[in-house]
Formats: sequence, C-alpha cells, structure tokens
Amino acid sequence: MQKAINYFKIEGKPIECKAFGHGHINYTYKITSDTGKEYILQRINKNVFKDPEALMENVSAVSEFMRTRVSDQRSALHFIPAEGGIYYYKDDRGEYWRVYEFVGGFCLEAAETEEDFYESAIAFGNFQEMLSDFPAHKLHETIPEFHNTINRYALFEDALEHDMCNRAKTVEAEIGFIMARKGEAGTLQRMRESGELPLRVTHNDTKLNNVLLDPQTRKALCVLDLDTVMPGLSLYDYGDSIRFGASTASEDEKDLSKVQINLDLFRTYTLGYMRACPSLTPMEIRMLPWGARIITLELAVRFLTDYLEGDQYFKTAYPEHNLVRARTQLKLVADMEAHWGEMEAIVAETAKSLNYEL
Ligand code: ADP
Ligand code: GN1
Ligand code: MG
Repeated sequence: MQKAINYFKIEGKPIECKAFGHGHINYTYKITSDTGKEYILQRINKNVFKDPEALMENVSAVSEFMRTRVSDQRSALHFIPAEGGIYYYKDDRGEYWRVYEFVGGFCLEAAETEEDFYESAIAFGNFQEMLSDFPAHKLHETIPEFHNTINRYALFEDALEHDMCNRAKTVEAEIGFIMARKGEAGTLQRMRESGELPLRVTHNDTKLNNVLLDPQTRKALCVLDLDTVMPGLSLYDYGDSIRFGASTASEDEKDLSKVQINLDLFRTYTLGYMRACPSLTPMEIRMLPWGARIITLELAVRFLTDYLEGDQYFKTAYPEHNLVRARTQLKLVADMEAHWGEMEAIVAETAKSLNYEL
C-alpha cells in the first residue's frame, strides 16, 4: 500500500494512510499528504472485477465525461495518473491500485433525515439523466450479467446443487421463499429483452453510502463507486436505493422484527428520482415498485449464494454475515409484498403530482 502510493503523481509526501469507508468490495484507504491534501487509494478487488484495466477505462471515461457536465468540479471523481499517464498501478503481485482526490463530503450508512434521502435520489436521478447521451458502446461490461436476475437464480441453483459447504440443509426456509418467487423475479429482465424497458447507462450500485453530501449545505455532491457503470435498467438503480435506504434497519440487522419498508422514505425517494430523471418512460414509472421488490430479492439470492459457496465474494465480518444479510432482504421483500397496494399508490400519486401521464 505504501509502495503503491509512490507511483501516483500526488501533491506532497504521504504522511498518513488509514482504512476507510464501509464498501463490501474494494480495499479503500484515505491518504493525507504533508501539504494537507487528501486522496483515496484503492486496491481493486480482482476476484470481483476480472479485468481491472477495462474497469479503469470505464471509470476514467465516465468521470471525464461527467467533469464536462457538472458545474461544481467536486461533483465528478478526479483520478490521479500513475507513471506512464495511465490511471492504475499494477504491483509485482499483479494487484491493481488507483488513486483519486478525496472529495470533502460525507457519506451516510442510513439517512438521518428525509431530506438526506431525497438528496441521494437527486444525485442518482441526475447521474442517470446526465449519462443519457454517454456513448454506451464504449463501456466494457465490468461484471457480465450483473443484474440479470434470471441468471442470478441459475447461479443460486447451481450453488445449491453443489452445496460445497454443506450449508443448504440449514437454510431450507430461505430456499423455499426464494424458489417460490422465481417466476416473478425474471419480470424486469424479460421486459429488458423484449424492449418494453429501455436500456440505459446506469450506475448499478446505488446504495446511500455511494453518494457524498456537501457538509455545508447537505445537498447531493457526488456519486461514487463507478465500477459497475454499464448498460442496465433504471429500475434496478431506483430499486437498490430503496432496498438499502428505505428500510427501517440496516442491511445486516439480525432482529428481523426491525426490518420494514419505510413508506415515507419510499415516497421521498420516488419524488426525487422522478424529478431528477424526467426521461423515465410511463412503463418505467409504472414498474418502479417492481424495481424495489425484485432487486431486494436479487440481493437475497446473491447473499445466500455466497453463503452457500463459503463467503468468497462479499467481505464479511463474521461467519454467518451473508446469511444474516440474505434474511434481512427476504424480510424486506415480505414487507413490500404486504404493503404492495400502498407502494403502487405512492408511485401513481407522485406521477400525478408531477403531471405525468401513465
Ligand atoms: P466499494 O466498491 O468497496 O464499495 P467505494 O468506491 O464505494 O468502494 O468506496 C468505499 C467507501 O469509501 C464509500 O462508500 C465512501 O464512504 C468512501 N469514499 C470513496 N471515495 C470517496 C471520496 N472520493 N471521497 C470521500 N469518501 C469516499
Ligand atoms: C456491493 O461495493 P459496495 O459495497 O458499494 C456490491 C453491490 C451490492 C452491495 C450490497 C460490485 O456494493 O452489488 O448491492 O455490496 N457491489 C458489487 O451491500 O458486487
Ligand atoms: Mg461502494
């Protein structure tokens, strides 16, 4: 880590380097230099991103594109070149490192106020809208079939069949819940394939902690974590924000009685996202509740797959962590099902308040 930083053209000499943030994928550090300048140093997770050079082409192209569109330069990530002018350094163990400027904002693991959550909707909605004329053909697929829920089910069934850690018998109820919803889980993927839903350049990882808020104004400042920017569905972007941010509990809450969908936050996010992304089609708007429900199911499937395969993908803090996460998602799906009529009504009312014809 200390060696890697020396390959980047940073201002001054690094004097402090500490682990930073709560991402589940990359290895993130904050660097401070003797001039007081701050940077983020990351080691890319090669188990997840099989082609880090293609990944860096994507994120540098997207952040450069954004820099030409935003009024405040803090709103687009600024990668620092390494030797040779490329945006990564490959060390002698084959690990990839990158550095970008630390944006002086703050991230939340849970919204402290409805306004915070509204601001994250504005950030992701604007992001979507801003990239509507980004040349999508230039993007590499950094994780193939990332939000193909049908494929996620196939991988899950494969993991079940192999059951390499002999864990399947301990999660029969969860397996039953997931398999009972296999048909509906493929709805958005089928609509993508039939063209009923438009393919867009999407973020694909719209958790609240992937947005920075401005410490002075508490307004949306910058969208982070561009590693999964690829062609995709707006509904999964919208839905993943709801899954993570409009739940009454954290993603890994053990007490399931605390896990519910917060309909006020659901309404708040829906309004912000629709306002910031006016190009949503009537079909996309009508399907928004399904975006939330299906991505939550998809995450349950992904966490449980990883649990069955011995926790190789997501970082975990304790042995049952992925199982806990999967159960939390399933409880949230059940709660969305219980409040389905209200969720649909909120989307329809919000559309009406903005004079959208559905
Ligand atoms: P991961 O893919 O592991 O989630 P991220 O790129 O999201 O990695 O970084 C992890 C965390 O580090 C973020 O959730 C955020 O809290 C923090 N972070 C990342 N980049 C910045 C930045 N430029 N300025 C401030 N905080 C950042
Ligand atoms: C990972 O990288 P991070 O922590 O922002 C994952 C997302 C999941 C999320 C669940 C590349 O996001 O898809 O929704 O964990 N990112 C990748 O918390 O798989
Ligand atoms: Mg992240």
